Amino acid sequence: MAGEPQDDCLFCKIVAGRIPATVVRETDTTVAFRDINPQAPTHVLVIPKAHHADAATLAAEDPELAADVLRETRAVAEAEHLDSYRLVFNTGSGAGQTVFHAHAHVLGGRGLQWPPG
Ligand code: DGP
Repeated sequence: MAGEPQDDCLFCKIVAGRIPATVVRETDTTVAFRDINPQAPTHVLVIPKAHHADAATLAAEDPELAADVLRETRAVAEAEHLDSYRLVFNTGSGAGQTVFHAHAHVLGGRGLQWPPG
C-alpha cells in the first residue's frame, strides 16, 4: 500500500532509527538529516517518513505530504542561515537518483553553478 515502510529501503531504516543519521529537524511527517556524502557546506536531505519512491510519486500519492517536505526544506534553509540555496529532487536513475525513497536535497553555503551536470 502507498506509504507503507519497505524492509529493503535505506531511508525507511533511518526513519525507524535502525540506521544512524545526523538529524537536524523532525516533524510528525518528515525527517531532515545530513547527507553522508555532502556536495556543499550544507547538504541536508528532507524525506517524508512514509515511503514513496520519488518526488513525482509522492506528489501524486500524497500531495499534502509533498507540501510538508517543501515546507521543511524552507525550515532547514532558515535553520542553516542560507540566503541562497538549491533544492534538488533527483527523479529516476537517469537523473542520478540512487535511493528510491523520495527526498529533497537542500544544498547551500557555497556558490552553485547553472546548469548542473
Ligand atoms: P540521490 O542520488 O538523489 O538518490 O541521493 C541519495 C543521497 O543519499 C546521496 O546524496 C547520498 C545519501 N545517502 C546514501 N546513503 C546514506 C546514508 O546511509 N546516510 C545518509 N545520511 N545519507 C545517505
